[in-house]
Amino acid sequence: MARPKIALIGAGQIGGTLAHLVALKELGDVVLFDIADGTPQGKALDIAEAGPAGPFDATLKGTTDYADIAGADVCIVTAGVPRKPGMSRDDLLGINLKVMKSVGEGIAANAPNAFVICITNPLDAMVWALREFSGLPHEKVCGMAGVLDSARFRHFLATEFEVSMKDVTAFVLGGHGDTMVPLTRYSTVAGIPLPDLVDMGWTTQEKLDAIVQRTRDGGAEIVGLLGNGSAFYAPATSAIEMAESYLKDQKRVLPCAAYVEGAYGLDGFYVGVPTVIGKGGVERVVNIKLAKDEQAMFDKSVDAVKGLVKACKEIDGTLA
Ligand code: A3D
Repeated sequence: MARPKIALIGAGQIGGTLAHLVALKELGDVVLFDIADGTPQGKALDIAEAGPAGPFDATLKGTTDYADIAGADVCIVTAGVPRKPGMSRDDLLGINLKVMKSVGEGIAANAPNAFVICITNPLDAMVWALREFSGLPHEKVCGMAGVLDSARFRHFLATEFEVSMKDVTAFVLGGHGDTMVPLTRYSTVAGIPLPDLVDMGWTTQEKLDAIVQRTRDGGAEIVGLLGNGSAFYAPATSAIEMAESYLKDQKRVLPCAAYVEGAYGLDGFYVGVPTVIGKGGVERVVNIKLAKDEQAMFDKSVDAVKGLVKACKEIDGTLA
């Protein structure tokens, strides 16, 4: 049986890390695409040369030609520009919207049956625009943010509680921005919800509030430390978890930026919600019940995303 074909659109920091992870995990063969000639070819060759020592079996090809992604099973999109210190994700909108247009058209023409995972920021607006430009079915286009935001939350919680990260579950919903909604009630250590752990004296409400805030600021913390780019190891690992669930029909329950129609009071909108990812793509949106304050936070986050989508429509008249 042929190995799955995984196209990585954007061969920068995240794209290169994705290629390495796909190869190490033997998820399939990789096509690394970028407009910066030399970069995708160089990274693909470097990773291919790691194969014997890995060891792994995978072919890797670097290219600047969309024809090479033909028939891809999965496309992961990181093309565009990342943040620099002092920039918000939203500052990237104008530049990255143009990039989504060319990427959407490239995917539609060459890999229309792919499951597409967008990572380019500002995430929720870019995944919406990418879907519009590509015309692919909504369930085959989603965005990676919730897995990363939840992973950061889980990491901070596991460190605070001195337990394995594997036993900490967490859900972060809403848009991938300052208004994201870490849900403490639905986050647990081995099934024990965080509010109960506060009652049990494992931590204090103040410490938990600080962890929630650090999760919201998680991207900016890395941008500040790096000084010349944004996070890439954890974002790449998170997208691979989603791609693997699709390729192996694992039906993992993962938070991602999905098209929500009906649930959460939304009528056709991309935002971070819990989903089931399997061979059909985003097979289900899990409609959890939110408390009043959680719903208010979620609505605020949705409003922020709506503002960005409106800005996209103003910039590109074809999206209106
Ligand atoms: P970077 O290392 O700059 O890589 C981006 C690559 O895109 C570069 O190699 C560019 O040459 C390439 N590129 C630019 N325009 C095009 C085009 N039209 N077609 C194909 N390739 C193009 O950035 P990065 O990998 O660090 O980050 C990529 C994106 O992910 C940025 O927008 C980040 O803001 C975003 N990001 C999102 C998250 C989320 O959690 C959603 C986390 C971290 C980064």
